[in-house]
Amino acid sequence: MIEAMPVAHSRLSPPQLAGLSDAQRQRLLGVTCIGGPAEAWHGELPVQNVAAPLLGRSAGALNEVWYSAESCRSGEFAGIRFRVDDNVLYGVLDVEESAFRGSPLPLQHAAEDAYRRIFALLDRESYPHLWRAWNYLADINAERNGLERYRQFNIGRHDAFLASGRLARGNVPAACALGTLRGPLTIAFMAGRTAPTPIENPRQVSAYEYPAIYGPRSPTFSRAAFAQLPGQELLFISGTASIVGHQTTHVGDVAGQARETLANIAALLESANGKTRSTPYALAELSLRAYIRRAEDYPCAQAIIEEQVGADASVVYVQADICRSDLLVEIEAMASHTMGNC
Ligand code: 3EB
Repeated sequence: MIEAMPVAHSRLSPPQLAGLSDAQRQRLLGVTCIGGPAEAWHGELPVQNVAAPLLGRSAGALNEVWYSAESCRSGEFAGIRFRVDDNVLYGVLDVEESAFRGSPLPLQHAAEDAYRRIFALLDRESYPHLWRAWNYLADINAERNGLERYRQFNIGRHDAFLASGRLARGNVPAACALGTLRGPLTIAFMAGRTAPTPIENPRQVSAYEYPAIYGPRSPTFSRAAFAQLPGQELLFISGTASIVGHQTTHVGDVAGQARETLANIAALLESANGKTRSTPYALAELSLRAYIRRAEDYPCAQAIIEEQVGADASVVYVQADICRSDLLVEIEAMASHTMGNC
């Protein structure tokens, strides 16, 4: 973990995480645990538990950690655990829907409450720009009180952006929203002092402009975003699926969906390379997370992804529900480049 960049991301097994030195732990911004819960020693670290199985590994859990070149400060505000350095704030918030039991649409209100609290924290700590959010909720495709839970989530998120004085279109954060097996609504997020640069996909309608057939409020995310830190540019590619225009393509065909998804990521890279302040980004350098709805589709999806990104690329496969019931695959990605003259 010797890194010159202001922030870095890495994937650690539970023993690797447990084996970090005190000096290394001081530099951790936060952890996402996939395939198994976090261990006790995390103390005041923001920890997101994603209740979703890993695919293609013999066993065990994976820890995705963000760390800083500096020691970080911890805080807690409105139920959000966070860590900050001079450039970024990383936080995790879990909201139990049972707290909103009296409402007809508890998840909608949980999502609105969560995002209002996140924005209050960002304003208070003066890291006003939300760069990236990772959203997970149980039963994402289930209908409750006449509305799919993902659509309820979208209403609450959208309303919180507006209620917090923020735009719900245009320069909105990169994001993903996936369905887990159980657990609360859990949101991990990274924010900074500089506005992100949004990137859209010419092959797709912007998500914040989806027509109303996908729900009463459109999803509030950009297809990808750059974030600038001193000497560093981060590229966040949002959850990307087999959608062309605004329509799902290759319904029922996991191979077709995997290929279309990768074509969308390639198109996003091309858009990003037109805007980068660093050198061009390539598919093979991305750190990817691939969500597969049905475990039995893993071998097929994995073969297609590996063929496109190369056998050496870093890909983690997770079994999770995708936010449209006809989507079988979703892939998100990240990369980091140095940037001169800051
Ligand atoms: C899509 O393109 C697929 O609601 O935050 C991808 C990334 C998707 C983020 C979100 C949803 C979200 O519409 C779904």
